[in-house]
Amino acid sequence: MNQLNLSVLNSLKESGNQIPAYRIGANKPKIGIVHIGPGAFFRGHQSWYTHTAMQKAGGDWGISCVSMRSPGVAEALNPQDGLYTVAVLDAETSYEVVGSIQEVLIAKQQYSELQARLSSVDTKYVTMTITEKGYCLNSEGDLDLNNPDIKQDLAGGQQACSAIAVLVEALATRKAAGIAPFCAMSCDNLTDNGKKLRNALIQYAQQKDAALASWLESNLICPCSMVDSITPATDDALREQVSVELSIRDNWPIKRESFVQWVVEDCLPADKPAWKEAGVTFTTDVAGFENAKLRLLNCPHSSMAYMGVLAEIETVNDAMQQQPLVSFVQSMIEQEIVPSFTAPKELDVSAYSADILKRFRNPAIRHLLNQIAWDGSQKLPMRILPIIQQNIKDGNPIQKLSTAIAAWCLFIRKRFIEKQELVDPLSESLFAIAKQCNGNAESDVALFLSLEDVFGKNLSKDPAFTKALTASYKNLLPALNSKSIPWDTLG
Ligand code: CS2
Repeated sequence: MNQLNLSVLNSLKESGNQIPAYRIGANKPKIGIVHIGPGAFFRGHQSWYTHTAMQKAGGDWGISCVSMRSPGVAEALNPQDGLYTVAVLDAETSYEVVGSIQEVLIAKQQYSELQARLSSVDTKYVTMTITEKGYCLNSEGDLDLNNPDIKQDLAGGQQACSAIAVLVEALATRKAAGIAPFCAMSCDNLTDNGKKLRNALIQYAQQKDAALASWLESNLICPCSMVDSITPATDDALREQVSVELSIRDNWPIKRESFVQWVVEDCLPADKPAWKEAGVTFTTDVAGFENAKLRLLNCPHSSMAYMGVLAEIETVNDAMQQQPLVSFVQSMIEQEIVPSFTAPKELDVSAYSADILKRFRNPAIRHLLNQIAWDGSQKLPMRILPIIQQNIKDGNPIQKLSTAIAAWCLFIRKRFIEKQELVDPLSESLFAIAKQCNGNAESDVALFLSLEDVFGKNLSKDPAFTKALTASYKNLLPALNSKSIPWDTLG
C-alpha cells in the first residue's frame, strides 16, 4: 500500500477523494504561518481552516509546525510532505487530505532553522496550541518568573525552552532587521487568550530589553480567539480505517466531529488567509463566545471526566448513557453555569448548550474521559473556578460546581492509590497532597486548597467555597472505594 505523499495526490483525486489542489504539481505555497504545538486539535481545526482557505483562495499560507520537544509528529508527517487525513466521524463520515502543513521542525534539534522561520519577513502569523501550561502563567494570569522554563531562559546560555522565550528572541531579531512583528495568536482554551499571550511576551521582553518591550507594546498584535471541535487522540483503529477507505498509509490521520468553530478577534492585519471565506467568525466580542464555550462545553467536559473516572466510565459517549450523571450535568448548567455569564446577543444559549450535549452523545467519537482529565491544575482555573468565583460574588449556587472540584480531588487520590500516572504539570505536588490525605474531609480539602497555583489567593480562603467543597468531598468520598457515584447523597 502506498504511503501518503505528494506523488499519490493525483491518484487519490482520480478515486474521488478530496485533496489539496494547491499542492498539485510544481506549485507549493510559501510558508506564511508558523504554528507551535501541532497536536491533533490543531491539525483537525486551525490547519484544516487554513487548508480550506487555500482551497478557496490560494495564497502563501503554508504552515511550518514546531514541536517544542517530542519528535513524533515530525517523524510521522515529514515523510508525507506534511500531508495527512482529516476523518470527520459523525452522522456522516468523510475523509479529506489536508496539505497546509509543509514541514514539522523540532525546536530542540533545529533551533536555528526555527528562529530563521520565525524572523523571516514571509512569516506573517504565529499561532499556537501549547495547552494552558505552555504560557507559563501564574494564578493571576501574568508571566510566572519562577516557572522553571522561564527561569532557565532568563538565565540564558542555552537555547530557549519555553515558547514565550522562543518567540521573544525572534521578535528581537525582527526588530533589529526592521521587520514588523508577526501577529501572534493563541488558540488555546484560556480566557482572554490573546491578552494573556501578549502580556506574557511583553513581560518576558521587559526582563531582557526595555526597548524591545516598548516596541512590542506599540506594534504587537495578539488577537483573542475561541476554538472548538471535539478532536480525540488518534488511535490505530483510525489508521486502519483510513488505509481501507483511501488505500493509502497515513502515519498520523486525525479524527474529529463535524462541528468546528473558530471565532477570532477582528483586529488582524489586512494580509491574511481567506479564513473568513473558510467559515471563521471575526468579531469584537470574542470574550462572550469564549465564556460560552469554556463554561458550557469545557466545564461539563471536566465535570464528567472526573466523576466518570471515579465511576470507571471510559468515554464521553458512555457517560452520556448514565442518566443520573446527565441530569447532574444538566442541572449544573441550568442552575449554576448559565446565570454566571452574559452570552453574545447572537447566541441562543439553551440551543447552544443542548447542541453541546448532543455532540457529547456522538457515538462515532470515542473521547476518553482519561484524556479530558489531563492537566486539571491548568484547566480548572480556566473553566470551573471562574464560574464559582462569579457565583459567590452574585450569590448564586456553587454546590454542583464544587462537586466537580471534589471529584477532581478524589481523582488525584485515586490515581495515587492505584499507582496510576497523573498527567499534570503539578503532578508531584498533587501526589504529595494525595499521600497526606486520610479521608477526613476538612483536612483533605484544606490540603488541596493550599494549592495557590490552582485556587489563587482568594478562592482558597473563601468560606463559602471551603464549606461547599468540604460538603461535596464528604458526600463523594465513598466513590473512591465503591467505584460508583452516591447520587442519593450528592443532592
Ligand atoms: C476537552 C477539550 O480535553 C479537554 O479538556 O474539554 O479538548 C475539548 O474537547 C475542546 O475544547 C472542544 O473544542
